[in-house]
Amino acid sequence: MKELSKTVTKTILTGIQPSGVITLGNYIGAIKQMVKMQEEFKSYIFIADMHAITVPQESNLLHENIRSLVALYIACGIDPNKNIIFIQSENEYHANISWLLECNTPFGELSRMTQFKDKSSKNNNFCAGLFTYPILMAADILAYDVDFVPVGIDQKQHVELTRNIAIRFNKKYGETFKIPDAYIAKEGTKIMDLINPIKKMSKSSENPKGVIRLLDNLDDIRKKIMSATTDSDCKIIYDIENKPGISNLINIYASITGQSIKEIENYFANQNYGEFKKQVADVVTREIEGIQKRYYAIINSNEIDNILSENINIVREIAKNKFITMKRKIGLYR
Ligand code: ATP
Ligand code: LTN
Repeated sequence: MKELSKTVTKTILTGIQPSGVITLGNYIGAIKQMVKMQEEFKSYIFIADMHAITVPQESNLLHENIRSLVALYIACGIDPNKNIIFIQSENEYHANISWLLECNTPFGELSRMTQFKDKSSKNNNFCAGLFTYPILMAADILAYDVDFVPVGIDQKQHVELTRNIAIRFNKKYGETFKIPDAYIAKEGTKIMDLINPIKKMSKSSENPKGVIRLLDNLDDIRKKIMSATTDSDCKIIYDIENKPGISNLINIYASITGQSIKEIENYFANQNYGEFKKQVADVVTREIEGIQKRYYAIINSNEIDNILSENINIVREIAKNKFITMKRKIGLYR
């Protein structure tokens, strides 16, 4: 077993789908949180590539995005000595466990998942995997007996389903799984689209002008911030309802600098939107420049492969043991 460079008792697990280059929203809302948590928890952090294929993906691009996301995790501060980083599809036991869980999950319960309802309503040619997606997520989590699952609020229902699946399985077959809790980042970390600030900034958004991706050219990032939608009131005040654009920029500035909203409002009290945006662009580009430097230093190095090859053996062993235990309890053995 790999020795992590910390002494911890509780375990967390989380993943991001490589469905595009990650955004400033993913960075602020998810990755920065993981970087903080790595000090206190034993952490499994993976690339949810099997979840990504529940909607159409171009294979060459998907292949690139998987490796790129590993490098971005590390470049953003996820320390490979403190986390077990791996690629979901390299551990075939996730899908094996998922099947056993699928056969123990009522269809009706799965039909209530709001993400499925949303995504399937956008394209009625969806695949069966989009429907069973939350069970694969339950398998990801339950394989490792984790305590907490850091996710955005949109994934809370899936973690609740995971708990139900685990409780039901334990009841039917005897104690098998630890019951995990969702760990939801506090409000205020939801970063909105720069052009349409009432919509979440999202990897899969159609309008690139509203989205800052961590591998965007720094000049483009600056331009996107300078042309972010604001209002005509000229006051730099946090008011999500009436001033969603300015509030979003304040949130971004606060998340990166660590300053409070009050401090930011006071500091910019007598400045205009142009000056404020320029300073937001300065802090964002400075932060992303550092990430990109680290990213380009490792993306083509052996370091990534060494980390992944070492870790996959660790996680396969854990998930394999859980799979064997489940099979025995279910009666699938000679
Ligand atoms: P997609 O467009 O493929 O659905 P996404 O960019 O919306 O992707 P996810 O892959 O669903 O993001 O989420 C990965 C993590 O990033 C989750 O923990 C989620 O809560 C967080 N996250 C995503 N978008 C934002 C955002 N705009 N602000 C804060 N956190 C976010
Ligand atoms: N569904 C999640 C990604 C994901 C995940 C997981 C997160 C897949 N498996 C297990 C936490 C634990 C998403 O789209 N953000």
